Amino acid sequence: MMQHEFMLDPPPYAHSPEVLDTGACVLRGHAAGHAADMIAGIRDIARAMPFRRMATPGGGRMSVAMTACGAGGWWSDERGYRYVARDPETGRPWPAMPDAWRDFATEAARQAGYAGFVPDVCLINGYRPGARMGLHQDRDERLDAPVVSVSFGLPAIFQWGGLRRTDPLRRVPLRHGDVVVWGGPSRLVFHGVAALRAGDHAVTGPCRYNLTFRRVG
Ligand code: MD3
Ligand code: FE
Repeated sequence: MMQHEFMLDPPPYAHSPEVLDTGACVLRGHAAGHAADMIAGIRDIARAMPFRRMATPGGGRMSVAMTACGAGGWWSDERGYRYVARDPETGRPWPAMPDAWRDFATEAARQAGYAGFVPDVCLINGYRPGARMGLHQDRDERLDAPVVSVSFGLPAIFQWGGLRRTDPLRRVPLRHGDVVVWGGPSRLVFHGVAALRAGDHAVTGPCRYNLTFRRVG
């Protein structure tokens, strides 16, 4: 009798989460329908707060360019890295997080089993071919909250490790529109991104964006 319900087009969020590890799951393509809006939002934010390749304490410079919106942004320079409420170079606060972005992250987290997640910061990473992110843990935010990541543009190989730096890495492709939620036992796993392969994406051109929604305060 109710069979017909299953013949309707599923809503875009009906994909079943693909479990990566305890506490971590991928919602494949979940943000694809929001790409045009979110990429326009990234461009607005970048006009107010340009993408920058930050210096690192080791004397190098990151290959990934970063900006942010919300209550703070992640900052790195020769003195170390930390969250800051204002751009240390201009003294300006970060642009506000769009309400629709915050609501999107809240809903993605809820679908992954983390009800009540309200992010206060969204970090925005910009990758050009060759850019990579070395193996690291994210431990400068609240560890009782998950992180929601949204990828747009060129595909990347995400490296998923364990709780020790030397644990073996799994390679997980992340493509345009993929959303990943990490929390609980997976919140402190070591992870990174392999060097981006050259390409030209129909929506973003020769680049990849990754947004990570976090709770810092
Ligand atoms: C797992 N970004 O910004 S998103 C980062 O694609 C970062 O730009 C990558 O790692 C990127 O810190 C990967 C996936 C991600 C983000 C945060 C995590 C995975 C995580 C925090 C804890 C565990
Ligand atoms: Fe990270």
